[in-house]
Amino acid sequence: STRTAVVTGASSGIGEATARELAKQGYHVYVGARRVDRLEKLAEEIGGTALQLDVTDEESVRAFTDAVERCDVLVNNAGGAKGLAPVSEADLDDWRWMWETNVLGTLRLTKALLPKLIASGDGLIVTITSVAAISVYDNGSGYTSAKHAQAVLHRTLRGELLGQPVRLTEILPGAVETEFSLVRFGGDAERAASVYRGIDPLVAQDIAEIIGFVASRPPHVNLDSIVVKPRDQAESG
Ligand code: NJP
Repeated sequence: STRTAVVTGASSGIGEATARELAKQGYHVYVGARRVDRLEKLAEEIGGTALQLDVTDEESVRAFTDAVERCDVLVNNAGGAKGLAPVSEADLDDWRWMWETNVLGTLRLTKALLPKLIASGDGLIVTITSVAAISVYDNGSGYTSAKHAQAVLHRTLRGELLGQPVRLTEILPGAVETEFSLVRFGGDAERAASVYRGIDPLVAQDIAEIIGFVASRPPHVNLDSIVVKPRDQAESG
């Protein structure tokens, strides 16, 4: 029977490219996000299933995960950043958004789908954290702290699931040209574009192909973590 994959945040960027890549490998892909119009177009194109999902909303996560009958691959991709500010001027609403989306969103989806991933007999959880999960930089504490916490959740599960038929891979990207910066700067396109000045950023397809590679390894091979950055990006995120 057909293997199935769940990709959260599949309405743009890395999630959308990953859904296409996994569909190309023969997976039936469940694509989830809030912008369901985009998902429906994508699902039609790749022969998958579009389902509205807000990872910050318990009821939405329950309805989404109930609708997924079988799950061989879960890609915890929904996430992002809001704002840049020194700790002294931290915006509590931005922090709440980042922690709810990146950390608790990953926890909700992983918890709900874990029984199905185990039942698969060869489950795979891919979590998209960030180089921000292994670095600290000025004005970035809201995002870096959320990505650190999301990574701790994923890495803890790697140990807790030893002996179970589930593999876990963390992907830590540097700068990828997606809607990420547009979201971070509240739709300010000028400011978003300035992020990539001086570097040739990764594109979503670069990350999607790595996830495709991870998913196509045999069941005994676990790629624990993959850091991937543009050639000219400095150490921190
Ligand atoms: O960004 P973007 P990326 N419930 O904005 C969804 C990490 N990363 O592809 O709900 C459900 O194009 C949103 O969908 P919608 C980053 O932290 C990136 O770059 O319709 N979904 C959209 O599909 C994130 O974890 C860079 O608005 C929700 C998707 O998330 C992942 O890569 C660097 C949601 C975001 O797509 C994908 O981001 C790095 C919710 N409540 C890590 N809220 C980078 N781009 O430079 C948002 O190190 N989404």
